Amino acid sequence: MDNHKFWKTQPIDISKNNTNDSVQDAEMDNVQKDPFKLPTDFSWFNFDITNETELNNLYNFLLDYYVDDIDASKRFHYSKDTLKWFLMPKDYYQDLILGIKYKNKIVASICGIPMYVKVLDKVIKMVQINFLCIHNSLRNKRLAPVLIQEITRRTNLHDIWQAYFTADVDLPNKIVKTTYHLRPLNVPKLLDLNYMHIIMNNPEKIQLSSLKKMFNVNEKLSLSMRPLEEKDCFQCCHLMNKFHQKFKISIYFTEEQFKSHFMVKSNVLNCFVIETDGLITDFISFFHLPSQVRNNPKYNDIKVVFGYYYFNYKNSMETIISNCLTFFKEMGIDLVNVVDSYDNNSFIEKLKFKKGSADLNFFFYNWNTLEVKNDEFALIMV
Ligand code: MYA
Repeated sequence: MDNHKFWKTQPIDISKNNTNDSVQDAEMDNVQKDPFKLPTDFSWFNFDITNETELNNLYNFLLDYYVDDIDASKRFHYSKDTLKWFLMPKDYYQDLILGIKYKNKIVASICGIPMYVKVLDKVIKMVQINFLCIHNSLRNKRLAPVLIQEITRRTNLHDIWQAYFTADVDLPNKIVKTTYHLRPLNVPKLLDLNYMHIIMNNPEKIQLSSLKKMFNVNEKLSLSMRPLEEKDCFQCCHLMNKFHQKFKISIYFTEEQFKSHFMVKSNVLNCFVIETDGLITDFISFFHLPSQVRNNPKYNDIKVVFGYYYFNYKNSMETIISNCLTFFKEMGIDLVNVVDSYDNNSFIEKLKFKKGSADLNFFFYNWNTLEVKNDEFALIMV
């Protein structure tokens, strides 16, 4: 911890005795009332993403400077619809969609999204921290700690004292490490884009026809899945919260939150239910997060969906996901991504998902808990 000048001052300790309680007290009187000071010509601002221009600003800033997928030639491409969906849940806080400008230019962002998290037997209102991003020219100047402290201050003023986040930096006290697993659907395109190399050695030495066969999917659906409808939400919310009880750490949705979170455009999220005799037994969702491909004459994106929340009371995850692969292949998706937490290890190998190179280390801010195993963990980051 000593080499982490900033983090060693922050409440991210996981406790040895598993108290399942705050690290620091929630003391509103101790919260600094004024924003953290910035150097001359730098200023704080909020992105009002209900306004098309400001939504565009955030969208372009992230597209230019946010996380690279594999290398600098591919970058996660959060669409404007996805940003609106994710950053504006019911009762979101506009002052937690936060940026820094240098004169009139956007140079940094960080966002906090209110979510409920169940840790053992407690449900805690937290913020999920995402989109921490600094312009290339201002990297390694200790601006990230200022952004983190400012969003902490603002979150505390909303009487919220806990957060969860992922980082690829190796901070101590992670609660779990998950790894993305990738399932190719469009083998020729992924080969062309050097993407197959992430998941296997020398794919070019294998005949294309064999590779295609290896990653084939069933031609027909074996389950009758239909898109989620508004009338299903109440039932699905309860079934999901009940399903998540078996995990030590999981997401928790209120009925209203569930509806606004999952009833969204199909270019953002695909949600399916399976019904037996009028009762829903299974639910599955995937969000769309393509990668932008730069400087390639043939392709400008890789169409990717990521496994999101689900419950399954009747059909196995293997059968449900296998049906989803058929659906997504038909839809023109190139790649399906899932993490190796939740119940995902029940199908990862069988359905030929291959280990990728990206790890996600999860952390709680200001909550004591022990490290958990991957199959005890059901929180998914967007
Ligand atoms: S994860 C996505 C992160 N973003 C990117 O990868 C985009 C591309 N990269 C960048 O824009 C910059 O490299 C970033 C760092 C902004 C990441 N999580 O300013 P610095 C610590 C946690 O000189 P830079 C996401 O969005 C680092 O350990 N800490 O660094 C979730 C060091 O501290 P220490 C990080 O490279 C974010 C210090 O910052 C991360 O110029 C969750 C160095 O600062 C990181 N990803 O900029 C944030 N990167 O010396 C925490 C660096 O101690 C939220 N650092 O090791 C905590 C909860 C807050 C709310 C609480 C409410 C109650």
